[in-house]
Amino acid sequence: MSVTTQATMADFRAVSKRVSNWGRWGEDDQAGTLNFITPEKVAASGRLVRRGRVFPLGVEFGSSGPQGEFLYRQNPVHLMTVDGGDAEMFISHGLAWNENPTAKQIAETFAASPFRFNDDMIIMPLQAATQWDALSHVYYEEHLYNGFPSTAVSSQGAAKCGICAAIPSGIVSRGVLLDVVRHRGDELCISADRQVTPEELDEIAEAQGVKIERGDIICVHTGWWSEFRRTGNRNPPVAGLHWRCAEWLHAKEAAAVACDNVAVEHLLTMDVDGMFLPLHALCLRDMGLMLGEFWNLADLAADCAEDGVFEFQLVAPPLNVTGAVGSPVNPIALK
Ligand code: UVW
Repeated sequence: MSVTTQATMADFRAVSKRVSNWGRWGEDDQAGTLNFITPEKVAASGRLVRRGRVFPLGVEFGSSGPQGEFLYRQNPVHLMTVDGGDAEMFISHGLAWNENPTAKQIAETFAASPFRFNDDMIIMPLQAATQWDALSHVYYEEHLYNGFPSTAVSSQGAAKCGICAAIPSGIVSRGVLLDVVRHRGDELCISADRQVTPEELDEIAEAQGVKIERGDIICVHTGWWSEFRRTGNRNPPVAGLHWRCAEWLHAKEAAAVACDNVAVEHLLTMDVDGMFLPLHALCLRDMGLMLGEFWNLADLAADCAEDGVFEFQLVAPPLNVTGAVGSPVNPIALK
């Protein structure tokens, strides 16, 4: 099937069947393809750290983030809950207006000592910026990964396939960068009509001289994040993986895939009649493969192009948020 072929639900179902990992690691499994990351794999990833170079791949979590008009998501709101003003206020004005005993204690502490502190809080959708999608993030036809019923996710959170299922792995493995931007040799890889196909992923890996191995975390540099930062446009055209890349990821036995764009896949293109975000559906629900979004891969990509080494240790643990269907992350690539 070529990229230009409009697919049907029958095509989608055929792929879904081929890539399904349901039952592969037992009927209770909630970790999916993270099972490919063995202790040997983790140890081998450590041996890839040779130059001591560290690349933080998380974007800034702030008001200038990538969330625009999308109904459900906003940029993080960061608030100070204590700062120097509080100490001055307590000392200067006392507690006439506040009978709270803890406040009295705090006032006395400030008055008795030069010690001061600042605290803050953040209010944000877990999907606001650099993130992992947990396996419970997406489902169709009433089932999550491994056949768990979609009713396992309620207003109380995900009882199955939540982000907590990814915690034991730590998400530490060999990372491999595939640089679509440099491979195409232009900045136009962000153009909406140029999806990244499985064939192109193979071409890039071959051109870069890197072999994908079982348990790798594949990082695909599309240029989206740099374009967003350059133009400030929160909705630049989206270069993303074509939905057929699900079969490629399955064949490579990848542990996870992460991109610098909004949704890993090519957003809003209905390549499969009747299925929105087909790559999400295949990866998260059928394969049990987590997706990383809004990863800033620009500096890592530049370094890989310079030294010709496209493999590294990747350390990307999610937050252990009870029942969450995703998590912010500050992934670190080490070379
Ligand atoms: C959806 O928009 C449903 O998912 P994501 O945030 O993974 O792109």
